[in-house]
Amino acid sequence: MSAESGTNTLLQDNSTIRHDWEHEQIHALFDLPFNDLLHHAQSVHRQYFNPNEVQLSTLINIKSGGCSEDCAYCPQSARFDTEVEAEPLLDIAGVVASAKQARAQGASRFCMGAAWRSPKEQDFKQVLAMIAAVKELGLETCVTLGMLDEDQAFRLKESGLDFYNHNLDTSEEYYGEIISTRTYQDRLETLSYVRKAEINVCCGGIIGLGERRQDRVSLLATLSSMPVHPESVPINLLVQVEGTPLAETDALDPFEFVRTVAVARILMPRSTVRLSAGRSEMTESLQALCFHAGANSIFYGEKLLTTDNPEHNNDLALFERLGLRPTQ
Ligand code: SAM
Ligand code: DTB
Ligand code: SF4
Repeated sequence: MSAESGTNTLLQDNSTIRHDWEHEQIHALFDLPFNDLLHHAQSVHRQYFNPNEVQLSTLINIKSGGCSEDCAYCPQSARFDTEVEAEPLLDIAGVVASAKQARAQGASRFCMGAAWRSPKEQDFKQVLAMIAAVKELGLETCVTLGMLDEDQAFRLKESGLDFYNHNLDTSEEYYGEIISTRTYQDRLETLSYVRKAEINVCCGGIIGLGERRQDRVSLLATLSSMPVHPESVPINLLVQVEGTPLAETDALDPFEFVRTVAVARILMPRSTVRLSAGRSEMTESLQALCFHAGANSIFYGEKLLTTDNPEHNNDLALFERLGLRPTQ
């Protein structure tokens, strides 16, 4: 797979990190008694991170809806009848205003998402300008624009981009049940270009798509076998949106979600593991368990892309109760 051709070490010291976790070993971690698994994950977490710090990333949808792809979870696909309307790419002034607000509320990273299969040249140039403008504000920058070619990855790097988000979403085995308009290999290729351009990789998945435990094992095996682990690993809980094919999916046992976070932490000790979509549907106690399992980043701000996220004041109140503080 081409993702394995990346050689730079960027933020990680490969000598102390494993890249050869086998499926059986990952299964064995999932199978541990819950307390043993959380103890293990929290112990690993403490070796690499301050356990009381959580990184805050604010998300904005710079291009909403009307997407050509058929990702079964996504309210922005033009193929599904959801409440999301197709809108044009935002202008730079609007994006900068949102970024300033995010900075004032305490976010350290600003993530811009676009509902595209891949960026077209004219839009791409505008996104490059957005990245430069947000970077000027002293924020870390992240974008997620769909598939890239190698040249686009290098141009993003030149514009000052810090992170590129591109998720594998699920296991290679289950992937075909969820998306037909692009392949797993396409995703790995985009990730390899991002790595080659020395942009930090943000790559994770969605839990609760109706996949089996073996798919969660396989997703984490793929992520942890990359020659350099993604610097950021978002673990999303499916947000079930009316009109999408996955709207009525059986709810996942919440403890299985916590287990997934814990195993991700153990396999990728230096990576930031983000408790991503789905927090509005979680209790605060469940979120606290995820932090204990090694999650150390959240999306922060009232909205994700099209769905709700907790109010920022509620998050700050939760942090206060848990003795957590934002990573500077
Ligand atoms: N269109 C680009 C792409 O797919 O690469 C970028 C935006 S896309 C919305 C980014 C990611 O959001 C998806 O890969 C998926 O992991 C996540 N996502 C989208 N809808 C979701 C949902 N309903 N619940 C959880 N995660 C979701
Ligand atoms: C990621 O892993 N999760 C974010 C971000 N990367 C782009 C997106 C979550 C979207 C949730 C559904 C929505 O709000 O439309
Ligand atoms: Fe389009 Fe991205 Fe949604 Fe898939 S996840 S339908 S590519 S916006």
